[in-house]
Amino acid sequence: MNGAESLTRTLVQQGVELCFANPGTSEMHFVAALDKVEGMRCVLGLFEGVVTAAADGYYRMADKPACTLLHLGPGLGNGLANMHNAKKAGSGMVNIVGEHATYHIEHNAPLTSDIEGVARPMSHWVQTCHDSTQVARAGADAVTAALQPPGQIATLILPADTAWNPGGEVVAKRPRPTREPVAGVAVDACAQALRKGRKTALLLGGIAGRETALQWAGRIAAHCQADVLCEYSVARLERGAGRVTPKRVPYSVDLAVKMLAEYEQIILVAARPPVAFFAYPGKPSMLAAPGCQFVTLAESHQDVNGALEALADALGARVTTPAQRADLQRPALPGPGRDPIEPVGLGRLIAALIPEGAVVVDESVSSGRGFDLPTGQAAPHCWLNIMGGAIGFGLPGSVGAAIGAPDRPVIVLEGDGSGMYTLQALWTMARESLNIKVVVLANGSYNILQGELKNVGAASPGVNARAMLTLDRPDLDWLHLARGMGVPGQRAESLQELATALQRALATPGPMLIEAVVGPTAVRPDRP
Ligand SMILES: Cc1ncc(C[n+]2csc(CCOP(=O)(O)OP(=O)(O)O)c2C)c(N)n1
Repeated sequence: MNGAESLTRTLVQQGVELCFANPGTSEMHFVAALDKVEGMRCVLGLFEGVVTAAADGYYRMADKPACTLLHLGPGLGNGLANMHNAKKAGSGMVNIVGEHATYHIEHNAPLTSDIEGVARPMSHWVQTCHDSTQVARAGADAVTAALQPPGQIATLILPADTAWNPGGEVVAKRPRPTREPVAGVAVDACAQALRKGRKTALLLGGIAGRETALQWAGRIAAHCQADVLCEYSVARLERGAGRVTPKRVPYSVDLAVKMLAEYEQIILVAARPPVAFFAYPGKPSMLAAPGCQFVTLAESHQDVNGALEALADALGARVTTPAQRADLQRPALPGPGRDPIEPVGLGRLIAALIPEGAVVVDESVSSGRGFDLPTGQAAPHCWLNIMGGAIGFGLPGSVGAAIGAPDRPVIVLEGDGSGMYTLQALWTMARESLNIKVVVLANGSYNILQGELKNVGAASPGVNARAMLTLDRPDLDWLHLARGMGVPGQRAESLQELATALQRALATPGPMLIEAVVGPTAVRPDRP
């Protein structure tokens, strides 16, 4: 057994069953080992940003890490933006990065680079293994690191000779690291704060977006007349009828400041004090009212459910009926006519059509501004936000989510600009026959940035600015792009056409793309 095989067997032993890969020569022994060892499914991504986002989406749904296989520094570098997103999401991931054989590095061959240097900013744990007999142990350490709550990025760099030389013993399954309990003083401090009768919000993030935590937060809120809020971006928020529906802190600084102005204190539950995405001239970075007091119940790596339960007990709220629980209310589907596809109508349409148990991956950017309210009362579903703000997560993230939750339909709401970063994910959807319905919100522009230009106080766009904020000349043709990667597509130019197309897509297994032409007229003059 060589080092690569000892590593593969060890990964499988530790419960890693999936490898999102884009390999090269230095990883060939690992590729060969994947053939010899049972229990590892291999999924090819045609760009490393697809690979790393897929690992993120997978962790969010499967609650266990996948490994990735990446080709030296440049391959890893291509995957960094979505590793950054995964790091912000608290997703666990084990990156196996090939390196030149130990004796070859000094010759500075074309692909030689400082791989550790590339890995470090987006990884919690980085190690280069120099000895083939130690590769299995290093692999087990990487999985243990990836499983540190809430989930971490572990990057193991594997020189080619450590893969082909004789390996050491396979490492038996290790216990999963557990969440750290929250100290009683933190619970007491929150209980005391909640008894003061001040205007209070519980702000949820991380694992507090899951159903159990939501229920506890809803009980505490009902008991203390507090509100339940959630961060603007949550890695996985369980939503819909029957669930406690937190109000989301808006992206817009003005709207967020307005929403938070009334709170004298905010209890943080795996969340951080809300900050603006960016600084804008004359606007605050911190969004809560000046003087608002923050009390931390639990940090994202801690036992959030246990802390909420303890807090409910301390307050006598265990049997209280949770506040902010949503009733099922499916909006009517759009009637006949040519109503254009715009955020409010789109939100109602999606709310009407989300199937029970679906996973929605949201990288809708400006077209998604109307989703929160109506979808809160849709059939129960789960909503994955892009975390970390590096666009290009949506399409490949949905690949991982679909593999991590194979029985659940996945709907991706994807801005056309964001979609272009990692559109190779469509090919993986087709190859793996994943049940993913992609709705591309084709507004032909970087629409949000047109607003941001105004927000930072810049003058109205001239020729250069306009050229950088529009996606025309030529227009993107998503149906052909999808078809070229094996995904069938439909175009919708009105809300009614979109409803029909999405219904048809949801009734058909496998991937499907709908190009939803967003805009006031929703008709592109240059299209037949
Ligand atoms: C990796 C990365 N590059 C660039 C940006 C800056 N950026 C933010 S939104 C955006 C455009 C998004 O366009 P689209 O997905 O079409 O959504 P729209 O704004 O039109 O709603 C860009 C380029 C970013 N957030 N991340």
